[in-house]
Amino acid sequence: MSEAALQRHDWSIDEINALFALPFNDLLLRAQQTHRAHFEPNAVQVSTLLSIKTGACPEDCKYCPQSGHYNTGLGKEKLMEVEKVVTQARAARDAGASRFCMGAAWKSPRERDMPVVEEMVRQVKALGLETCMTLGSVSDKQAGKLAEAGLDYYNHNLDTSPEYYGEIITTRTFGERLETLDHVRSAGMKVCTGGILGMGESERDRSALLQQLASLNPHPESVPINMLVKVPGTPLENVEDLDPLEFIRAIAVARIMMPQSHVRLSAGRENMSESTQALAFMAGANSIFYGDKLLTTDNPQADRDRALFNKLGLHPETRDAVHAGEDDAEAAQLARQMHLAKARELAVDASA
Ligand code: SAM
Ligand code: DTB
Ligand code: SF4
Repeated sequence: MSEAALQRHDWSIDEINALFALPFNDLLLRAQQTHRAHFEPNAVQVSTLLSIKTGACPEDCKYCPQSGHYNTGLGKEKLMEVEKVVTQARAARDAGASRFCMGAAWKSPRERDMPVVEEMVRQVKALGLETCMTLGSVSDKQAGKLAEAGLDYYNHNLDTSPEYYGEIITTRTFGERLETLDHVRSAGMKVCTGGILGMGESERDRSALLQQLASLNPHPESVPINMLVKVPGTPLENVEDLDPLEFIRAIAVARIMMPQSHVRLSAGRENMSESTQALAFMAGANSIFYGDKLLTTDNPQADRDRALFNKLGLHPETRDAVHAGEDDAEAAQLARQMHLAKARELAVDASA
């Protein structure tokens, strides 16, 4: 079957609701079958996150500890120096991550920040890592610059359904988010976009978010599904918990609707039982953030994740293609070998 035939972009809300309404076992079986048809079933892609510019964001996203509109105790930090970012990236690579994601609490990057973030991309890439950035909205020109610097993925989440969106964010529209994704795609980068569950949205909102994500053509290569991390000081700190089984259902439906995408079990794992995480992998999640911190909140300690991989017989996905910097092919090849060795070590460590 051709790539295009595998990707449907016209899911109706009724069809998606019907997937959500399947008996749990039937839904998980279908998701698992879809997963196995497209991916090595026990491989999980491993990314590490770094906040390169923290706090005092002008946007008012109600879930976010970094919004300047709420007092969450975070200070305002300047953009990190390139050298410090590279040191962190090297450590992430040596710990077994294959992708390094850099996030900034910006509405969008300023022109004077662009050469600095471009240099970060070049230097992190030269370590043999895949690169990802999330810097807010980007113009087509900025997306072009990032692509030229070698950025592999750009993350920009739709976050929730178009209908619920206005309850969560008022300073940037849903349409503006789609425009940024369009710029990213047109510049030739891979698209990473997903959302957050557990913000008080309805099941229909979860269906509508997935409908929007799957309507992107081609499907996003990476779909992060975050469980809300409730941070004191944000307007959503006391929102009711989402039943973990509803979260698992959403992962399974995402897997069925976007069969070729990596679905990331993203923020929220720190408060999730091992059993819930195991169900998420069974439902077709095949990517995680690895390392003790997300951007500003805690993620499970690396040794806990190694133990979990061991219990479940999972192993880090190795990249079949590392894009060697044209002038630095040898270094990238060496880095790739080191990464493979580290990934194997991680798997052996985990099974010890
Ligand atoms: N400022 C940029 C933006 O919004 O695109 C990049 C950084 S922003 C923190 C990246 C994503 O993190 C958000 O779109 C949201 O989906 C996720 N996020 C932020 N706070 C979160 C929280 N408390 N729980 C779960 N996900 C969260
Ligand atoms: C995504 O979907 N989740 C990540 C990443 N993309 C940038 C961010 C999660 C942030 C959780 C809250 C924090 O640590 O500040
Ligand atoms: Fe700013 Fe991004 Fe947080 Fe929204 S999610 S407040 S844009 S850092």
